[in-house]
Amino acid sequence: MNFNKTKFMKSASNISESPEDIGAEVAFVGRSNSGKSSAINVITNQKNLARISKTPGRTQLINFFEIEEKKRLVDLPGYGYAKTSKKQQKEWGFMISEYVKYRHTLRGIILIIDIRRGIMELDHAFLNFYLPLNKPLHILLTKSDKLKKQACRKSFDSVRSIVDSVASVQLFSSLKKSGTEEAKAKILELLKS
Ligand SMILES: Nc1nc2c(ncn2[C@@H]2O[C@H](COP(=O)(O)OP(=O)(O)OP(=O)(O)O)[C@@H](O)[C@H]2O)c(=O)[nH]1
Ligand SMILES: [Mg+2]
Repeated sequence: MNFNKTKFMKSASNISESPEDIGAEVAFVGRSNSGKSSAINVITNQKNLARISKTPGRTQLINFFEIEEKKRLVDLPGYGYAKTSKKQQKEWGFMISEYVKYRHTLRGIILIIDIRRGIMELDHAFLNFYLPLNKPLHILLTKSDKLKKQACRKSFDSVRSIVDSVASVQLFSSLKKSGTEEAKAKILELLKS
């Protein structure tokens, strides 16, 4: 599978607008501004595939990207952006949970966590919702370029101990493009499962 050939497919403002539920998908979830879109761009080796913004809360739609026929990456709206209204937060939460619960093609989730923040309240809420579904979870601790090696290790160990054996965890940096091969290998494994 060649990630570099990934193309934008479509945006959906609710799950009924999603592409036909056939094939295999891996979806990126995480707090607003955690670096989901940046990670997708690095993994697909394309600068502007998923939109990146300094203004959090930009990705308000479910964005579908096609790697090859019937193999997709999905950029889900980020949760927890402070300036969004309660109503909008609820709508996004609903969109994410509906997608995760009912999408047959979903093979696993890549959870994006800012390494400086670790697992926060809304991440816990997501984990509490997702883990009982018994689907695979892989965590990217992003922005690892922002911390020294020892601090990265500390955050890694702390997240590791929280998720224990239910998820795999790795360091990642979109800026340095580090952790890309490990992330790609994981996504491939999920898409083939
Ligand atoms: N230093 C550094 N900055 C990063 C990294 N990943 C993302 N950023 C920056 O963090 C900000 C948010 O990145 P996005 O990729 O847009 O985050 P997102 O999770 O898609 O955000 P929403 O779409 O709002 O949910 C941007 O300014 C990025 O340039 C990283 O690995 N290192
Ligand atoms: Mg985004």
